[in-house]
Amino acid sequence: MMQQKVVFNDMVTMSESKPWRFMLVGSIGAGKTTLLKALESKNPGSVCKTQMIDYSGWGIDTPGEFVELGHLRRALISTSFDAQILVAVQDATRKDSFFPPNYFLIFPQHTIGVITKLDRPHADIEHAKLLLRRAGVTGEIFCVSALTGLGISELRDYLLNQNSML
Ligand SMILES: Nc1nc2c(ncn2[C@@H]2O[C@H](COP(=O)(O)OP(=O)(O)OP(=O)(O)O)[C@@H](O)[C@H]2O)c(=O)[nH]1
Ligand SMILES: [Mg+2]
Repeated sequence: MMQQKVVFNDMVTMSESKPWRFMLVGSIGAGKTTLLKALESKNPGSVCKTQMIDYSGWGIDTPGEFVELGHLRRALISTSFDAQILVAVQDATRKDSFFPPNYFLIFPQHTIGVITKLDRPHADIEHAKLLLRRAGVTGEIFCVSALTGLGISELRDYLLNQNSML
């Protein structure tokens, strides 16, 4: 069957026009919700801590606890059934990662990485890339600042183009 081509604006305004979604996964405070707001062209300035899995946006937003606390990780597995692409989010200023080694290889979906907070002085892109690859992220890696907007349009275009691929 032909996949319906849907543009981004349709996707966020018409609930029936969401043929696919991505799921954001990453540590507490990594910048998942801020990134989602930036991708949706909403003001990313102030976001609240995510308390529960949030299906209301273009991407499925998950709380960082679901990666950091082992007993909650299983919820990510079941939620991933609703997503066609996984987006692993890594804070460029963090030396550590809560993703177990090769974690993303257990998911059948394509997994891309997003390194956030590039505007911060101690952002270390190479280290963040290493952490994402170690976690089993095999897809493209994007470097962004959700606050300054750096790299956001490239990531948005990439995600929009996946419409025709999936
Ligand atoms: N400087 C800078 N700060 C950012 C960026 N992205 C997010 N932040 C800040 O990082 C903090 C955490 O961002 P959130 O988007 O709430 O992080 P989260 O991954 O959704 O966190 P949980 O909901 O707890 O899992 C907030 O104070 C954001 O303003 C960025 O690109 N640059
Ligand atoms: Mg959040």
